[in-house]
Amino acid sequence: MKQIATMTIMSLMATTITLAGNVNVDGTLDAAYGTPNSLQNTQTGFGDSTLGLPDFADGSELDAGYAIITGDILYIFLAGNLESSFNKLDVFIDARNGGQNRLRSDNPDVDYDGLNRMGDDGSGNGLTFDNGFDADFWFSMTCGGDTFATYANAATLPTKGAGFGEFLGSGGAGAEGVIEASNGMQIAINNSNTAGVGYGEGLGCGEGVTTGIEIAIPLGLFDWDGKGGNITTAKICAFVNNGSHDYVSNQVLGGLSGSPNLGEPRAVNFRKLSGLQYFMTGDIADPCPEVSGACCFDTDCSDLNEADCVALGGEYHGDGTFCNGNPAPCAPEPCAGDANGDGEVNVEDILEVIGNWGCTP
Ligand SMILES: [Ca+2]
Ligand SMILES: [Ca+2]
Ligand SMILES: [Ca+2]
Ligand SMILES: [Ca+2]
Repeated sequence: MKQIATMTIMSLMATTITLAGNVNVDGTLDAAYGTPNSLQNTQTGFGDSTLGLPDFADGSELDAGYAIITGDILYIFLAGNLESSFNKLDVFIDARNGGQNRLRSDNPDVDYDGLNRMGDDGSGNGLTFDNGFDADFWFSMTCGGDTFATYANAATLPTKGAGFGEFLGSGGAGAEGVIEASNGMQIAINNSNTAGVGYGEGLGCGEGVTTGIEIAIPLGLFDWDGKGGNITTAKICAFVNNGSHDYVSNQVLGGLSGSPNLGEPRAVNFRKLSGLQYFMTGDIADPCPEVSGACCFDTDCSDLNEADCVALGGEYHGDGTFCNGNPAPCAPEPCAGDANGDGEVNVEDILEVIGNWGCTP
């Protein structure tokens, strides 16, 4: 009897494990991921995607991050979009002992040496992660073309550099377009999200997005020297970069709390930016920040939430707008015919036009 009960419990456990581990690498969020480990808190400086297509997207954003380890595989789901203009998704993973807290200059030459474009140029700079994040593995994905295609690369990041890197292959969108790499990795994208954060550099909220980029990495890839140990957790730092890996956006997970794009990757030091610019398996994401917008009192402006703005008698310009936006949200409407831009239409404008009469560029 005891034996039967034990067997029943074991078979129940097996059923539970099978259900919990049911991840389909297709670019759509699975229940097995649970709740997000990280939620985006910053509007995107790389364009808000509006197309709603599984393949082409006209903006890049990382709305939320999920990571789970099941069946000796690390699954990562990054909700959002990757603009199909060959923007790059860069993902760094800290899953084992050792690794690089600051990217070296002698990592593998992959993706047109894009990995080393972020590393030390010999002057002692190089992309620097938060304390406690020593990257062991890099993954990158891009997409675009007249006929939509995806491309992916990966490299190991041993403490002393000179790891192994390779092109993983090419694919398309959704379940049919999964990149099945010879090293066992799988990479999928579904670009159809039109929700999540909007365009800008104020606070935003990446909640509720269920499509994006999905990656499966066999844990064995982190153990190139047989000294990786038993891997049960992983930390992930993910961000969107431009086509040459040389201009980092403000779409970083964990988020930047309303920052503009970061620019030169060699100068980026996540230790100096507030909060943690990585997330970990098992983390519970911080809730979205209270979203604010530009609130105009005639031509004066304050960044407030909508309720406070209305209560104070201001005019709210929408979530994610901000007072230092361009054009300035509270500036008076320009007058048509104000040729010299001094805010009045008078004889000075006529003289300006006459003075430039006949000009053709
Ligand atoms: Ca999926
Ligand atoms: Ca490490
Ligand atoms: Ca969006
Ligand atoms: Ca930080």
